[in-house]
Amino acid sequence: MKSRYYIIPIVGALLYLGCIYLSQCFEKNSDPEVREEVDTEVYYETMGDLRGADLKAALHQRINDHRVLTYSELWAALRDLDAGKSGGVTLIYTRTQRGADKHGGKQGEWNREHLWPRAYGISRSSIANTDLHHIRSSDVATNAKRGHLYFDETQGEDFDGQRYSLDHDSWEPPNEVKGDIARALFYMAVRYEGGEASSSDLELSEIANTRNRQLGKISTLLKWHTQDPVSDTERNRNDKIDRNYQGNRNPFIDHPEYARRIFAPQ
Ligand SMILES: [Ca+2]
Ligand SMILES: [Ca+2]
Repeated sequence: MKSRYYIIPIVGALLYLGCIYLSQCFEKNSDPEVREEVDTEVYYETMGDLRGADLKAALHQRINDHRVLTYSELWAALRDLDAGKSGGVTLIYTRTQRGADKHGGKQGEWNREHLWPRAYGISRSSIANTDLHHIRSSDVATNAKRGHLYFDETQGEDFDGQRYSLDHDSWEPPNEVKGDIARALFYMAVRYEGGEASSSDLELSEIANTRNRQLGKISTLLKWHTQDPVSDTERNRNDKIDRNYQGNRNPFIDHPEYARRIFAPQ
């Protein structure tokens, strides 16, 4: 009977040591951190009531100079950021799941979609070419179908059983990601102002124009931004990009009100 009194503290001590060991294992397995979690109040405190070009310039200063990934690093990052159910990734336009290992360039695989198409001012050596804020996992065939169509409402109401639709010059994504896409493009227009060696100035416009690096359509994107407000999934993705990969944030996810202050007619 007496020996039990000795056993209890010994078992307790072993359990305690076991917990410490396990917590260290989990820590080792988690994503490497680029930086600590930021206090977003501090991150945006200099913005105050700024509007228009002043707000755009202040935000640019805040979000530029991010850690740039290599093109091949995107695969692992997307597996993490776009992780779906049972080990797959969620594809941006079809909203279906695909096995995380099935990435590549063949039919039935998934690849890296540039929401801001390369044709609108992003060369392969540009730092915008690997910016995770606008790179999404996509079905290979659907990515090719989108090509570099700009974003707008298409002529038909009926998506013909698909989650997206297109017409001769534009592409309409599924309702649940319309806002996500708008906010990614707002970020791109502010992040890239042409002042760095490896990037061009990217802008949004009512009339899309590849030569001027102006993607559209701004009034539709503002409408989608309101129709499909920021979700927790989007907030988590933004936090992860900031903390684990790039060390910069999409301000339009943290402060949706900035979009109209910059992009709506003043
Ligand atoms: Ca959404
Ligand atoms: Ca710009």
